Amino acid sequence: MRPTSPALVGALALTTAAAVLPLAASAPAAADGVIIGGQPVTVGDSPWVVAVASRGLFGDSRSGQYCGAVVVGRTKVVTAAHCMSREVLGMEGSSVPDLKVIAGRSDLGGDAGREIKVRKVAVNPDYDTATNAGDVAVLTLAQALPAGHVLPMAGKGSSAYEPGTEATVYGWGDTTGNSTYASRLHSANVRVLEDGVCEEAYPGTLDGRYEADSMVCAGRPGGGHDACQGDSGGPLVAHGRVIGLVSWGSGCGEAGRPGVYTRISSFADFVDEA
Ligand code: 4AZ
Repeated sequence: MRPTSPALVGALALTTAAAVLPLAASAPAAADGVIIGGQPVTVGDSPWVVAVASRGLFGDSRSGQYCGAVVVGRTKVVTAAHCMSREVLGMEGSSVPDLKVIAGRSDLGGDAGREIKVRKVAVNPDYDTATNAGDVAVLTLAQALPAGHVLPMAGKGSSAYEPGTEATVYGWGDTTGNSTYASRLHSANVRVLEDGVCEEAYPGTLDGRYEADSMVCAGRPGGGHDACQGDSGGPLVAHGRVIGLVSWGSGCGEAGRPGVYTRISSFADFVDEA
């Protein structure tokens, strides 16, 4: 739930030191790699993964990236609603003057690919900040991407949602759980988990409440492979389709604390009409 907002970096460092480090001693599965437990990949192999960026708010060094997103139409990109929030940006996403989507840039330190202006922001009106349900927003691009960048969304009832399905999550976010943001795109292999695993882990706390009809639970039984801060809005992919968007979870890569993703199939109408 916490992208790389400048306002939050100091607070994050504090909560990380206070809360994550003592846990690390008893939960060594966390923090063993990238994204968490992933590997570098290129957007050449996954051109539908894009970065959401504002150089004005987040600085130039990582091209202004602060969230991930996925291309579902030539001018249509889907990300998390919380990536467009006042809490993260200090203003509504629609008010950010230099909000861009970056396509074709694996390494945010370089200038490969294109930075495309966001023409319109549509935040799911039913997004619930108490539970995190409905964490989805649609960005309309000012210029079209090639058709080869588009990844279809999984439909309701798709077998890709069956527990045990191998899935891959992508992002430029924290690789350690310690606010170490990646310059290169990473991916991690996770599995779709039974809803009961997340219902038990997240019955309703300050972090949120797991709701199976609008969320997907994914990770590994022992933890170690997960999305983290800065990966928000990026895709969870299975069977060649996007099945989820990085949304929230407690910590990163901890055993018994799976990642929670927006169940994209539940929002097909909103995405199609945005
Ligand atoms: C976040 O703060 C965040 N481990 C994203 C994903 C997860 C936790 C936090 C899942 O953006």
